[in-house]
Amino acid sequence: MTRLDQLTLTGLTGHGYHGVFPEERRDGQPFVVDVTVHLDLGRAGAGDVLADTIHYGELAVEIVAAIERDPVDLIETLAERIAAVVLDHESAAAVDVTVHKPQAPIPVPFDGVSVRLHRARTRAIIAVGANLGDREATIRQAVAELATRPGIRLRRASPLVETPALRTSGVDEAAPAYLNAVIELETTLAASGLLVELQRVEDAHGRTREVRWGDRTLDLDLVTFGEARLDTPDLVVPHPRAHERAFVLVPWAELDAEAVLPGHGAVTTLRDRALAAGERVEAYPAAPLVTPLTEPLR
Ligand code: A4P
Ligand code: MG
Repeated sequence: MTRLDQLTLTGLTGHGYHGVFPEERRDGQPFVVDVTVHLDLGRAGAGDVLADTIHYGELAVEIVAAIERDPVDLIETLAERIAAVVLDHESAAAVDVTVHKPQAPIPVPFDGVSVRLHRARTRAIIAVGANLGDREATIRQAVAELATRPGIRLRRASPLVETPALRTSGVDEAAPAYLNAVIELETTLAASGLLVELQRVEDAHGRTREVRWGDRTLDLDLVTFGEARLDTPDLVVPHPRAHERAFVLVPWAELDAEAVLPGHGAVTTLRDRALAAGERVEAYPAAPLVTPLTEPLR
């Protein structure tokens, strides 16, 4: 990406009730925020038109409102919230947020404590699967719940497909069949934060984890996160098996015929290869999972 311009606000102060101690929740304390918004200021600078930039007065008020609304335990969570507020402005491509807690309960003399994070608006592809319970209802609810999580916006969803269960031992026609789909999100979260949200929604639908590739009420896998390549103990992106699974590739190609799986190439080509290898995927007629949503990202 070409280097963008920056708009910076420093020292924005609000009275918040964030923290883990009862006194903090009761009395509150000041929180001080600095933000640097990365955006293209070329049009605003040339045309002298306020609508081409972000109104820093309004943004400042929004940020202080985010400090002063419902309390959270961690300044990390507050910083995440503020990043979402800033990135809710379509012209903001990325943001650096610093949250200072000058009166933090630290039992030794200190100059300051702060967290700083960088967030950009990122598109992510999620593979959805279920083969226990009311599969379609679970998937519909899960997608709707994801859309309400802070920092997540749903963009579009594939049609549902029905697929035989793939076990570690191979295809198991005797096991309950899966419904699978693929959804595209836009998020201001980091990939690790998005994984936490996916697992929360899985857990809320009674997901248990006794058997690898075992039957499940709901599985939400992070297939891609922008162009990111990640390999940590908790998260591998792109998903290490997505490139060979027709139950991911068929719905994904229907969602986006131009899609590319980083490191593997065109999704339509991968899909054709997986289908040629004999994997079976059937249409599952149902109403669309998502009507395009326009809720803000916070
Ligand atoms: N993890 C690492 N990378 C990721 C990622 N990109 N997305 C870690 C999500 N999770 C990721 O996952 C185990 C751990 O993987 C997580 O704790 C996370 O930190 P899990 O969901 O608890 O367990 P799992 O899903 O059984 O394991 P695994 O190996 O991820 O399974 P898959 O590959 O997701 O396969 N057959 C059909 N027809 N349709 C299906 O949807 N799904 C599976 C699950 C098997 N057979 C299937 C289907
Ligand atoms: Mg999984």
